Amino acid sequence: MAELRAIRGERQPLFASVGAALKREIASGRFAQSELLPGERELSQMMEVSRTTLRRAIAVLVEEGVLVHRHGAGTFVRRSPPHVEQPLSRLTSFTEDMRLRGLAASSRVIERGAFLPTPDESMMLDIALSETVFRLSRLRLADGVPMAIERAAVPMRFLDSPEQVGDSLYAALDAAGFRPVRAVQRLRAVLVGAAEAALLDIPEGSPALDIHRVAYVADGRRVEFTRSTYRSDTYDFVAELTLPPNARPREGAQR
Ligand code: 16G
Repeated sequence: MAELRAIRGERQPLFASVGAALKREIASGRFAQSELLPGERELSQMMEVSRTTLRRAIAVLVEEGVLVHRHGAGTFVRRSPPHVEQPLSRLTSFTEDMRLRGLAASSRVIERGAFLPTPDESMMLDIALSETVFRLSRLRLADGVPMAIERAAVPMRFLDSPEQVGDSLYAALDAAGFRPVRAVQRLRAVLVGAAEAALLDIPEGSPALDIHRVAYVADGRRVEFTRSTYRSDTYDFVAELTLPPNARPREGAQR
């Protein structure tokens, strides 16, 4: 464990050398397997420093955002989140988007089931307040890193049974013959509150993108209303802008 030992006799305080040694180890991928730091006692023995010194070093690294304490679970290395550029003109699903980028998509379900729609959902989906919707709220992760919170509502008539919805909502809609073919999306900048910040693993008050998507099936009926909160440090939505043909400079025009 020689490489984990802090270099004594440096001009900086010992806890700073311990912090620097830990950072070097993290950068070399030492804890990459689980991202979990060994326990305080084990680590202080490995580094041959007191637990008090170790605690001070860890506190600095937590403040710098290198490490993160997870209540009851331990101290983890904060993995730098994947950065994704998402074209605004393509109607794809989260699972497909991540797969295309070589990232593994996963979800943590927050709410799932059949409900009567909220007034907002009934209006956005253009359905009666008495028509049941399937609601699916999930934390979406890419390679285990939280990227977005998505709260989707789909009129039940587009799904044979809610149980058929597995990892991908669009795959289930596709299987039922109701894959969205068009969507209208509204993006807004917001600051995340405490609950969303905890789910997304970012500090409260961080900027995020609030996205509302209404998607349509081929015959024009509304199949999905989804409100999403995307971490703005991991997602760039990129739009291509073109001049309409009649406004383009005439072909062959010379300077
Ligand atoms: C995307 C959509 C979301 C849709 C989800 C389906 C945005 C902003 N949102 O994340 O509306 O419900 O894909 O993904 O792009 P899934 O098929 O992986 O469940």
